[in-house]
Amino acid sequence: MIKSCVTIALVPQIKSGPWIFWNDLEKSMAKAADLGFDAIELFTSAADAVDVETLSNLLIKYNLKLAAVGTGAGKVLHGLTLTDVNQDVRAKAVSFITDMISFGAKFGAPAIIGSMQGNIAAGIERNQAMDWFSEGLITLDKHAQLNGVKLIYEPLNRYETNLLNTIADGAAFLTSLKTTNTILLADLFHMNIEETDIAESINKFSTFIGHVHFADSNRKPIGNGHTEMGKIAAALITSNYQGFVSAEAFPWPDEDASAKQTMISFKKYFRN
Ligand code: LER
Ligand code: MN
Repeated sequence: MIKSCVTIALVPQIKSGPWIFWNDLEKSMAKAADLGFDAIELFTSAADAVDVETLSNLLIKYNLKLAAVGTGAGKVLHGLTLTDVNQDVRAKAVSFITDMISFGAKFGAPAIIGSMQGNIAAGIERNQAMDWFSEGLITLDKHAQLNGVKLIYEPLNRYETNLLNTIADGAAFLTSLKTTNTILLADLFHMNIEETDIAESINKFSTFIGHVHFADSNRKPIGNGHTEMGKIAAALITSNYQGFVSAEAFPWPDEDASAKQTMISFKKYFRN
């Protein structure tokens, strides 16, 4: 069964990002539970930013799962990416994500590589950047395997990366690397920009897709844009997707209303 999830960001330095809840962890979890979400996706400043025992107790208290952990703070706060021209920076990026994988694994949750993939820097050949990215991803895939969790790679739209932008590109890349534990994230906002037909791409590459970011065409909660969610939901259901549909959307018009709207849409498309 497809499960609902909502994002919680605990990084006050980057208040403008696409996350539903922004404040206190427990208050956000209480709200998520109250609305009927199955899980939360956490965006923290580092792997040790949230105490493991505290989170463990809160997940039990509110009967929520941890669906995934974001790693983007490594780039936003520390300027780390897997494709930086500086080898030391690349190594620090791998180390940052390694720690995040270990943290998530304590809860059976995979880490997400989104903005940490980086970009092909000016003056660098595409092949060189892809080699750096491949090297990092293979190392991290092995670490995820050792920890018994998946690793999530997220193709981003062209305004955020010039590496790979579509689900087809991501699937071909993972196939070429022969990674064992890495799955793709289908972010409906990025796909709205890059895919010819979102539902068709989901159908075609369903075996690669292990996580979904649930946002409308304008990155507001589903129901506020022009994404054809009926067709997309049908593709996820008929392709037997069993993962989380996780609201990574702007808290528009505010946190509580966006969480509520997300749950209304989730029920409309996945629980009727
Ligand atoms: C991360 O999941 C993502 O989608 C990025 O666009 C965040 O900036
Ligand atoms: Mn995303």
